[in-house]
Amino acid sequence: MKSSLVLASTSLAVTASAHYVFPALIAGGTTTGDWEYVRQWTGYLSNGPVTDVTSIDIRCNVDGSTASVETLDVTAGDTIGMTAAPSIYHPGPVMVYLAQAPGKAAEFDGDGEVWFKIYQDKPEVGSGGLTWPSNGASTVEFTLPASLPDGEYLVRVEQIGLHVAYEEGGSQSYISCGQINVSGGGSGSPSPLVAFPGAYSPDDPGLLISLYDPIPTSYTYPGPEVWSG
Ligand SMILES: *[C@@H]1O[C@H](CO)[C@@H](O)[C@H](O)[C@H]1NC(C)=O
Ligand SMILES: [Cu+2]
Repeated sequence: MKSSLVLASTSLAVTASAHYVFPALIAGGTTTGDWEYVRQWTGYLSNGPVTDVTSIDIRCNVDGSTASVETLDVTAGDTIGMTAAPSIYHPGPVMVYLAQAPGKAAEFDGDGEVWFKIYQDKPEVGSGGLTWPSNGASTVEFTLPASLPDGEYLVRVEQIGLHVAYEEGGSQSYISCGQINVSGGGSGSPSPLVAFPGAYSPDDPGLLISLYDPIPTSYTYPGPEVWSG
């Protein structure tokens, strides 16, 4: 019963072209303004995804690597988040990456092998297939490792819609980059470090996958292992 409901809502979402964006950071129980601390990317009103994982758009969305906003003060070890608007419709994983700016986050384009993963969720595996906890959610939450070194960072939130990922180029990455200033941190050495583009290939098993036929019994996340601090 549950799986038929999931399938029904997925096909409705496709019909309505139901895309989404991640426009605002959440910290200390406060939701900040849309695009106040999150880089507004070109074409954001379309709510559209990035489908070419080899393009620069996979880093911070269209023109997002050179966009610039205010930088939000946060504390290492805290759980922070990002809003999803209107909500996450398409089934697939959520991942969060950070990249430390050499100086100001506002002046950092995130180029090079500078990104490390701090969070990924986990699907439930059932007879109907994979079910991700983000389905239908309007926020994504994640914890900043306590040993994260103080400094300014880009925070890259990504959810990948896999509903048409049965062919190469079918995965839909919904991405935003925010700017944070971390204090109260430690002396950890985040690793492994990857570049965007570079971290993903179009034929990664987590990007080129049919969710429905055959029904998968496991899921392999794209990108590096999570750095837990
Ligand atoms: C970052 O946070 C530290 C510690 O609270 C503060 O001293 C510094 O001014 C902040 N930097 C910016 C750019 O806000
Ligand atoms: Cu959509």
